[in-house]
Amino acid sequence: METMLSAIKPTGRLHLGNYIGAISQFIKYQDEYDLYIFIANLHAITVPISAKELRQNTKDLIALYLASGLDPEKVTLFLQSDVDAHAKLGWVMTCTSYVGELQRMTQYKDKTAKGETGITAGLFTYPPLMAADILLYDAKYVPVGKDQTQHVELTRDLAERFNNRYSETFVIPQPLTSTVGTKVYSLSDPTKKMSKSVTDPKGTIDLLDDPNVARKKIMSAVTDSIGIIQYDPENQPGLANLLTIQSVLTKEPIESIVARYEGKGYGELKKEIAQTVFDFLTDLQAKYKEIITSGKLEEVLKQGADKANYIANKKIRKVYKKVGFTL
Ligand code: LTN
Repeated sequence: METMLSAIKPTGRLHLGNYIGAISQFIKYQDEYDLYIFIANLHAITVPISAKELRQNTKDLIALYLASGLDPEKVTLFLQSDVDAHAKLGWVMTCTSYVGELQRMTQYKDKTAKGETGITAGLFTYPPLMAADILLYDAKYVPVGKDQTQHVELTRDLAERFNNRYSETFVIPQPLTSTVGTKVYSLSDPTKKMSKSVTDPKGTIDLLDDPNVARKKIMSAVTDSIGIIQYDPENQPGLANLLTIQSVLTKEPIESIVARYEGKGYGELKKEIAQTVFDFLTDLQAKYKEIITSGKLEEVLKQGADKANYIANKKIRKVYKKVGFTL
């Protein structure tokens, strides 16, 4: 099986867009790839975050991943901070990077351009750490959003540079943007992506939202005045977004939903989707609570860290020999 790796920063709560766009894809990939997924907590502290929030986000993420159907027997699920090799190779990759290329990374560039103060050195050197994350596991595929492809490109450059300077050590990874599943848009402004940074809470359904609140958010989702139920993302982006959500959660094709609603109104359709989302969240949250209270979390993370350490340590030993650390 080919190796795939993905990571998520524990800096916010997961929402329905994350589930439909990423998590539901991972559920599929766990049968098709040797899949590594980790919580990028070293990356989380590049911007200020309290220990309490970081801890809570981390627990929620793992529990929601498991509740969604990620199987720890198939996926290697772990915390980045449990595998020291990330920090070690991160330093080697930092020393393989040029200041000039890191200055071109958009996150850093945008913040400096805006004249933001308090930018940490960690934010600047975070792309070489991400390169280390990927290269430690010989990951061939890295499913990422568009905002992260630049980092995977840098990873390729650093891997090639290291391989040329020493000898063949790292697999050159490929970003997979197309396979990051269906996009979900804000319920209040369907021209924007549903995101954790959206300031309008009505636009985003958190996976841990009270299901009743989520139901109301669907009922008050922005649509249009055309009044015909059809799938037309360009002219009816709000409606198309709702149809997408319903289709992914129930696995009913969009055409079939549209056919069932011929001649009917938006209100009726919204009611059905609101119920779908309500049921989905109720079920997911029941599993989440079970996992959080059972002690399963610690067990899964221990098992994941053991496997990840085994693989990553083999790689770091090779690197340490090649650069001349090992006598
Ligand atoms: N930078 C990513 C998180 C991340 C990541 C990775 C993703 C850290 N290490 C390795 C893929 C592979 C983000 O901000 N979403």
